[in-house]
Amino acid sequence: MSSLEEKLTEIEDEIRRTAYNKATQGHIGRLKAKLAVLRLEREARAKGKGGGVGYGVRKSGHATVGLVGYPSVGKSTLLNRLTAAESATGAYDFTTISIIPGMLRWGGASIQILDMPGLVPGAAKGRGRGREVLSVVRSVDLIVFLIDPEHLDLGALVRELEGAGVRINDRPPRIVLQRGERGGLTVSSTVRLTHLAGGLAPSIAREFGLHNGSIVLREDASVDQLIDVLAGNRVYVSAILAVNKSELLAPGERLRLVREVQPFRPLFISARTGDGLDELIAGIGNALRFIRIYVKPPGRPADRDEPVILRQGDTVGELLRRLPTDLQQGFRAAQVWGRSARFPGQTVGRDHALADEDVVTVVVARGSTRAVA
Ligand SMILES: Nc1nc2c(ncn2[C@@H]2O[C@H](COP(=O)(O)OP(=O)(O)OP(=O)(O)O)[C@@H](O)[C@H]2O)c(=O)[nH]1
Ligand SMILES: [Mg+2]
Repeated sequence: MSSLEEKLTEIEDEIRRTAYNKATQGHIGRLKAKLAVLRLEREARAKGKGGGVGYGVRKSGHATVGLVGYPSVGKSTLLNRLTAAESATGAYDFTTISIIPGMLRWGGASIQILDMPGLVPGAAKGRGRGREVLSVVRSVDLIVFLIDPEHLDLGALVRELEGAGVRINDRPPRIVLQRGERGGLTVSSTVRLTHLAGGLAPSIAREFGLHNGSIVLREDASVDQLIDVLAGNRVYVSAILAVNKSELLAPGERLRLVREVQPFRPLFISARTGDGLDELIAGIGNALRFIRIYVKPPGRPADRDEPVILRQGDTVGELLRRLPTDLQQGFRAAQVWGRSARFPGQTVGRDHALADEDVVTVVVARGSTRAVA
């Protein structure tokens, strides 16, 4: 084991051994910061060695979903069921050793599903194909966690991803960080702090080598949240949970599991029998928060057969990227009918956020509106 790994393990152990209370709060906070800094160093070293190269997948479709779970829970069997892909399956661990993509159609949208090698505890340290898998997981729009009756420990899976900087069903902390050249470090807050009171924030910042600049806390942030902002490489990904091979589960086990995995609401499926797969597909579609936009050429009805698929929060700008280039280049304004419009036919710009089932006409320059072919 390298001395870096030794240091990491040492600090992890010390955090585990130390009881959390008012007196140890600061000490644990600084240990967590040290740990985060060492993990950043480990990632930087792995990159230097070229880890992960050649493992990338080209994203395609309207969104990318990653199947994440321990070995042999049925990820490949599920991919083959949901898509036309043919990923090898087997009754032994690590059948899949690379990323296998497949395409799922859902209400006019194409959803890329990625089958990947099984994840094991210690993945972030490089076990299995862990590091490569984690780097792909960081880039997906949605994680589908897959567990099965023999691998019900969702907690360990989630902790592995968290250790790799993936934040699940969470949002970035309301903390504004500005680095400076000189003048020292100022920390201020707009709310009363209960976790980072008493000078803890600056001492954590110093662990990251931040000595000049400002930190503004806009919520009662935790130590972990401040560390996330200082580390700066966190990704925020949504996730849903499916329990595969559920035909093997006793009814009592289902109930216990539902309680155990809160706040997840598990979907019980069987990739073998096909049970629950429609619900899973609907669950994926909902979690991706697709919206359908009908483009209406001027003076003609909207095209309701082939909506442009966007995600909630997407703007007219994103819509333009999906349309022919002359519309993008000639864009002057858009007219919107539907839930995002304050009144029917409202004229809006590129930054206007669209809503599901909006009807949009693109107005191009030179006073002429062009029909969308
Ligand atoms: N009973 C039952 N067995 C299943 C189900 N889905 C998959 N299996 C079996 O579970 C074993 C593992 O399936 P895979 O699809 O290869 O699992 P994986 O998660 O891709 O495994 P790795 O690639 O090794 O990580 C195979 O023997 C499958 O036939 C299911 O719904 N019910
Ligand atoms: Mg597999």
